[in-house]
Amino acid sequence: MRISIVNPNSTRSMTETIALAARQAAARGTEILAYQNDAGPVSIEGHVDGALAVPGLLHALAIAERDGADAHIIACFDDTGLEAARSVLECPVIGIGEAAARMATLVARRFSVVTTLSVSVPILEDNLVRAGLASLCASVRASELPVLALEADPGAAMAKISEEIALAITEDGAEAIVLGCAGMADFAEALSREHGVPVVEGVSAAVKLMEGAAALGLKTAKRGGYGAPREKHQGFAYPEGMVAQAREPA
Ligand code: 5HY
Repeated sequence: MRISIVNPNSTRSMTETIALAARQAAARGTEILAYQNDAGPVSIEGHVDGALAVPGLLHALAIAERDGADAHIIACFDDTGLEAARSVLECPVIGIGEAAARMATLVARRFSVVTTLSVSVPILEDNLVRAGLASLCASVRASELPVLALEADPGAAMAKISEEIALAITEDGAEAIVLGCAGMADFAEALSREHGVPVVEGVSAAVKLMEGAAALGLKTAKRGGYGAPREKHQGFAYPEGMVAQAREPA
């Protein structure tokens, strides 16, 4: 099977980290098609960045569906453009935020999210309400790390995230932790060992959930909530050069 993973931001190093994490999680026989939204902001931190990323994201997902993907992953913890993507695509779509939260509920009664900046917190809280998971979330905490700081100094970033995890456990009653950024994909195992609780990151969770949906042959329901938009986008052409592909390493 083929699963697409799209980074809605335009930072290539993040796309490569995401693609590697997805390929490490993928089962034998699952091909990961990785794409980047070259028309997106370098990172998504809040509503404006998220809105600006959606046109290029949808274009990349349309390319992925044309390339034969059986399911799609939006590799931004804000689940940027998820509802629109489900409305225009046939194959199942998930964002890494929803994927990580759903996976955490399989192993804990209450989880906390530790994300980057405070500006992202209300977006993630709203997403949990939409997904019906807010009642199982103890808290959404910000480490106050900009997205790109995660790769600029991973050691310092992990230390700050670890501080918030400790507070989520001791003060908020978290029994599991969800890492709230695609750029944290490499941190889960070490943080789980350090704190002795399940730590879920969204890229690997999304790959496993979409493998399941694709294996069941599921397609997104087109009656009601995710129905296709009426045809009124005639002539709307996306500018060239909006999407790049992160191919398998040589
Ligand atoms: C992400 N931003 O996963 C989100 C996380 C955040 O560019 N990739 C981004 O901080 O909202």
